[in-house]
Amino acid sequence: MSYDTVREVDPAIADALTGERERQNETLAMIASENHVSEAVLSAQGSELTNKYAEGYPGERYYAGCAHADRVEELAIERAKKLWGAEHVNVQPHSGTQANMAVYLAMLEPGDRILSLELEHGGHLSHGHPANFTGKTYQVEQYHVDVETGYIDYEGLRETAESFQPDIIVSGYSAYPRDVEWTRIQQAADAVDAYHLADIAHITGLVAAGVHSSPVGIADFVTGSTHKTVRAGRGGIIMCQAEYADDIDAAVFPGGQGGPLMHNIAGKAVGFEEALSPEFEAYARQVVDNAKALGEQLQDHGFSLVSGGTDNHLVLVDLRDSHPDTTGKEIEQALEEVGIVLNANTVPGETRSAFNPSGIRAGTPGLTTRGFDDAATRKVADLIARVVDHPEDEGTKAQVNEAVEELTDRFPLYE
Ligand code: DSN
Repeated sequence: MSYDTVREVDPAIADALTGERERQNETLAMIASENHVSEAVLSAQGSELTNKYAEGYPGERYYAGCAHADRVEELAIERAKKLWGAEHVNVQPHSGTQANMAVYLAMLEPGDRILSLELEHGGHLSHGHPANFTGKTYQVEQYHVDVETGYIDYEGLRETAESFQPDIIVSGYSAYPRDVEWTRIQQAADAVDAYHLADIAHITGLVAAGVHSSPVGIADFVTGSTHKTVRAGRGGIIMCQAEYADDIDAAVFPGGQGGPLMHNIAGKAVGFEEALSPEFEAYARQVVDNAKALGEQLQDHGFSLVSGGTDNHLVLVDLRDSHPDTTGKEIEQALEEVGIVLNANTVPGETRSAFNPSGIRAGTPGLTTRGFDDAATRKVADLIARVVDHPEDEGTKAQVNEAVEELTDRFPLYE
């Protein structure tokens, strides 16, 4: 995609856009929630549908001229139903957080009770954090991972559900490296007559490809984002049983949003079509294989992984055992200097702060989109280890930066 037409009008923005493309081409995107969409998804998202208002749903719009918008949204829904096996799908949420908001709006009253995983243990802001609307609108209690094992404390969750009597239990996480026992959480919800929302934002693509267990058909509501492992561009999605369809649709529009972002919905439709291919299943499998390879190689270098490994697309490194004086933020910054982009992250039992925590989170969806296999991913682990061992050594960082350049040249991204 050329930015020549942008440049004619706005050179500053054209510079930023080309700069961002170069940054993505020349660095390794290892933020676990990021990925690279295809040129087809980029093109659909940059289409004339950005001009169109289409409040309502296909066949029932509040404005004229929606024939093509209807077709796009119908196809996105049809493909999503095939991908995840859902009874009802709403593709209009602008993001994963908006998708969660719609579920709360549909099923809860202000002051109702949410039981969710603590943010520091891998939860998400929109699951009830005090700084988020959820923490301000609802009563929130949290469950935890077992700090020793790094796995969800399912028994603790069940006990807290019994004492707190939540209206909804939220599962699905943003920094949890293990498969989730959806049925066990559903049983805890059933025992207290609570709804169960499974937020699969991070693993949407892994679930679609069948390489991670699915909560669809178990939890009452499944939300996700469409730009992470499923590579369908920015946005959110809600899946639910047919009995909740009208409530969910009304909570998205007019409840929480106005006009749908039809250009993004076109991107979702294209990305979902790509995800229905056998190549996508192979991609998702490789994402998990690469995460395992990354984790094993880091362990060989002496690093501690929360839960001792991974079942999905990410690893969470607790630096306190191997590098007690080094913080996640220092490593995030040192790695960015050499072209490896990941994020500092809290770890269970965090002893520092959320802004300067003790861990780093690293994901493989972006590398795998570029074509990285196990061996290439292990090389990246070697490079990370060198920088973590010597974060202030300019010579080491220059050598690692050269090695990163070789890898980005070998696995090119956008032309
Ligand atoms: N910001 C995303 C993440 O990195 O996990 C979640 O919204």
